[in-house]
Amino acid sequence: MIDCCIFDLDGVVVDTARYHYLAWAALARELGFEFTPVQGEATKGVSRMASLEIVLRAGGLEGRFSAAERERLAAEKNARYLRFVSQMTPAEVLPGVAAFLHDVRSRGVRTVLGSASKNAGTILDRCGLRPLFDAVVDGNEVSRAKPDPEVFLKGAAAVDAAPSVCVVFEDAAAGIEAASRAGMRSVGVGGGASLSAATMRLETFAGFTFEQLAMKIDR
Ligand code: B16
Ligand code: MG
Repeated sequence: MIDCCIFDLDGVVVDTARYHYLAWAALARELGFEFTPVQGEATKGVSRMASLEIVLRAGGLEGRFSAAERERLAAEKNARYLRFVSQMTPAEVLPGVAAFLHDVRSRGVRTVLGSASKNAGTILDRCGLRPLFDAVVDGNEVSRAKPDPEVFLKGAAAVDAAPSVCVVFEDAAAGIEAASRAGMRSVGVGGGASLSAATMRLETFAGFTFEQLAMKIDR
């Protein structure tokens, strides 16, 4: 039985990874080095401060900044990132996602957002998606990052669903592990090679229905 679908945000519902990357790369340039797209991959699904550590390590600057300076650098990156986010429109919702959310909800199944991002609410509002979620749990409410299951367990609790009836949609390996540690089934979204632990894989939501999900996952 599936009673609740929990969605990661970046890489599943919208593709904000390129904005994160552009903002980190600009910060790196200010600090005097290039942060490449390949290096940027490692920041996906990772919290803001942990991402900063990845960027600083790429420039050989780990351990160079005090906690207060790191906070300032992260704030600078976030201000730049929010400039991109403030331009987002519903056209940036990934193909098929809105239709799938409507389909899920029409079956009486709850929809929850479970994201590491502290900007998740702003992004949902920009993209007109807020009304399609029964609950939103984001980086403001979670203290332990994926692969810790906290974000998904809080999401399930917010709609009073047992983990065994939840399915998590994730594009990052850490998120798939978090789902499994929460006792939930998972769908690995996109072409990432590191999602083999997911209960099933899904290239795109375009044309995907709740009935197909139930058939594949509830056998
Ligand atoms: P923020 P997700 C994650 O979102 C992003 O994948 C990751 O790149 C980012 O560092 C993290 O959110 C924190 O984002 O700086 O906006 O709080 O994939 O968990 O939806
Ligand atoms: Mg993600």
